[in-house]
Amino acid sequence: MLTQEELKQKVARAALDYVLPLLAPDVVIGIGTGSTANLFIDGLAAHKHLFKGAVSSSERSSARLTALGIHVFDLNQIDRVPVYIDGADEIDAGLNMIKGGGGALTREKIVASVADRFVCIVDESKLVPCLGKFPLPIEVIPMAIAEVSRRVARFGGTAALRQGFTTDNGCQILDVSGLRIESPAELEAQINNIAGVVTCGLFAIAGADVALLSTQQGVQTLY
Ligand code: ABF
Repeated sequence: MLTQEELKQKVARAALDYVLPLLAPDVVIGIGTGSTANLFIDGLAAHKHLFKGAVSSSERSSARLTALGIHVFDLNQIDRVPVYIDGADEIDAGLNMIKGGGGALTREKIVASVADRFVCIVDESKLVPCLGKFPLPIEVIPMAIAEVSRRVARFGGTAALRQGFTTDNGCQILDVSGLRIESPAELEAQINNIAGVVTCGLFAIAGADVALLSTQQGVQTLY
């Protein structure tokens, strides 16, 4: 029986095998945030001479990349990346995701938006029939915390302010529990439209293009 850590190691390895053929001297790749993404970063370091650098979805991923000698570009220095590799907190069969457990959801969604292909790397515990058991993170402008909390209550959600946390963008996170998300893209659009919301942790309007799913039977590729 593989542990979750071993499952994460295997999917990080699979992501490396997926990315290697895409690497070239002029290529910049998009890198996500979280413990699985960290394993991917660590593996990528051995191949840093094969590509130009990375754009990153968080200060902590940037620090990890820089420490390993991988050049980190400001997103404004590049137009597109061929691939974005990132984890998720939940993913469903339609490759819709809940992300943001690590609080990096805004920059994750920004970097994913300039990628030709979003490859989500997850262990089997993240695959769910319906999104919503994991509290949905929402990045909020501080002055709007109370009003956004009231508005998400109308969808049946209970918002909790993430204590002692400020995002890389200087905002706060509401973690919303109690949602049963039958139509993720619709709910994402509704939450996006609440004044004061910076980013909703639903990645459904634009989900993953590919998911590498690490299971006890090996790593499966979902499209
Ligand atoms: C990141 O991956 C975040 O959105 C999310 O919190 C994190 C969870 O993945 P892991 O289990 O790999 O830390 O993209």
